[in-house]
Order: sequence, then C-alpha cells, then structure tokens
Amino acid sequence: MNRDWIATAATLSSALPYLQRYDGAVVVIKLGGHAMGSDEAMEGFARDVVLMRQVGVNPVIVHGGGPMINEMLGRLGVGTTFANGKRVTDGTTAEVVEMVLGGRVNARIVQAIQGQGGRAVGLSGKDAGLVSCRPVAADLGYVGAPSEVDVSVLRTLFAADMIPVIAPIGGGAGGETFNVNGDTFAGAVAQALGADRLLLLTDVAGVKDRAGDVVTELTAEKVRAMTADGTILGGMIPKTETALEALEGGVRAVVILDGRVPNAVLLELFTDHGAGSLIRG
Ligand code: X2W
Repeated sequence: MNRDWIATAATLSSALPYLQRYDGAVVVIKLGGHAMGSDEAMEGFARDVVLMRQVGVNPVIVHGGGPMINEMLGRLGVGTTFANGKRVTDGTTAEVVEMVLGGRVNARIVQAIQGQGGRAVGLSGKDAGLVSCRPVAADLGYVGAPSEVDVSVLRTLFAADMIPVIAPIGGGAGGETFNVNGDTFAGAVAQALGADRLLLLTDVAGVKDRAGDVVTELTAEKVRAMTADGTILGGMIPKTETALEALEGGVRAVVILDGRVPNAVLLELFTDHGAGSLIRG
C-alpha cells in the first residue's frame, strides 16, 4: 500500500482525542494583516477553518489589515501616524479604514472560505450591535475601545452552520464609526463568547525568551515577569496585553503563533506538537 495513505490514516487517527476535545468549542482566530499572504496561503488558511467547522468547532474570524489600510491611504495621498501602536484616526481615515477592512479585506476572506466549501458571513462590529465603542482618547480621534459586546448574532450564525468573518470596526453611541485595533477587538469578542481558545495569528513564531527561542507554554504570571524585565517588548506587548485581558475575562487559553506557517491552526488545535506560544491563566 502507498506509504502516504498509511501516514494520512495514522495522522487522522492520532487526531481523535483532539477532535473530541474541541467538539462544540468556540475558537476565535485573529488573522493579522501581516499574516495574510499570497492567495495560496489564504486558500490554505480557509481550508483549515472549513475543516474546523466540519469537525464541530465554531470558528470566528476577526481580521486586521493595517498594511492594506496604509496602502490605500497612500494611494489617496492621506498621511497617517501611529501613537502607541494605534492609528490616529480622523474622519477621513475612519472612512478609509471602514472601506478597506469592511470591504476588500473582509470580502477576500469570505470568498476564500466559500471557495473551500464553507459558508462564511462577513460583518463588522456595527452589524446587529455586535461591538459598541467609546473613544480611547481624545487625541486619537475615532479609535474605539469596545464598551459593549452583544454576541447573539454570532450564536445565530453558529446554529446555522455559518462562519462569521468580522472586520474590527465598532459603532459609537452617536452613530460614529470607530477604528479598533484588531487584537483588542478579537480579545473582546473572545471574552464575550467565553471562547475556549483565542488564536492570534501574526508574522512571528511566538513569544521569545532572551536567547530568542520561542517559549511554547506560559502562564499569565510569567508573561507579566517577562514584560517587567524587558524580555517581551515592541509589537509583542499589545498581543500579550490582549492575551492577559482575555484570560482574565474568561477565555481558557490564548495562543500567539505565526500565521504564515502552513496549517498553523490545525497544528495548534489537533496535534501534540502545538504551535507558537500558549498562554494560560
Ligand atoms: C488598526 C486596525 C487594523 C488592524 C489600523 O488602523 O491599522 C488601529 O490601529 P493588523 O493587520 O492586525 O495590524 N486599528 C486603531 O488592527 O490590523
């Protein structure tokens, strides 16, 4: 018999305990703009998500798209600046953010999932009152912090066997549009769902120690210590902060992993190997 077939059957068999563990689980996946690669990579990601749904997991995709927003602002000749990792968002910028995230980026992911035989529904935090926001700080303009999350629309989609794909945009009390950091948004949705896992897909392998090696398992306490002594720094800080908040808010575990690795999500959920850095409370 062909060796590949034997290996495939063995792989499927070894996945059984994981398939049983995650049956009915809610897994929120943040797909960052930097983790969105070629059409081929997007196809692979979509295939993994559809497989998850097929085996009884309820996946929720929250996407970013920072690089795509930069590109469109550049084309339109609109300058942009960041303060503490958040894009300073005036009225024009908010319009462009909504156009890019709620439009092209969201549609590309929905289309990729449909292409693999899944049923995806694209929405933003403004749909069905999913994520309401208040301004983060006056000098950041329309940058929002989630203040209220109503996940009833997501439960409706789960029950209908559909996969929600959400752009990180929220509505304000006065009908404004708020630009929300994708990690923050995914953390808020995961908390409101009481998710089993929050996967933050990015373009680094995970949380690294002083020697530059990825730490595969961490506690919240260890993350705090590594932040205090400067081991965790730069762009990793907003991710670990999101992780700590999500754990405090009832999410069972958060994983920071490299979304560019083929089958990253399946590796994490359905194998002994795991992927990236798993953080527990
Ligand atoms: C982000 C939203 C997109 C995002 C922005 O405007 O770039 C804020 O900074 P990535 O690809 O995950 O970085 N919002 C407030 O988070 O995209």
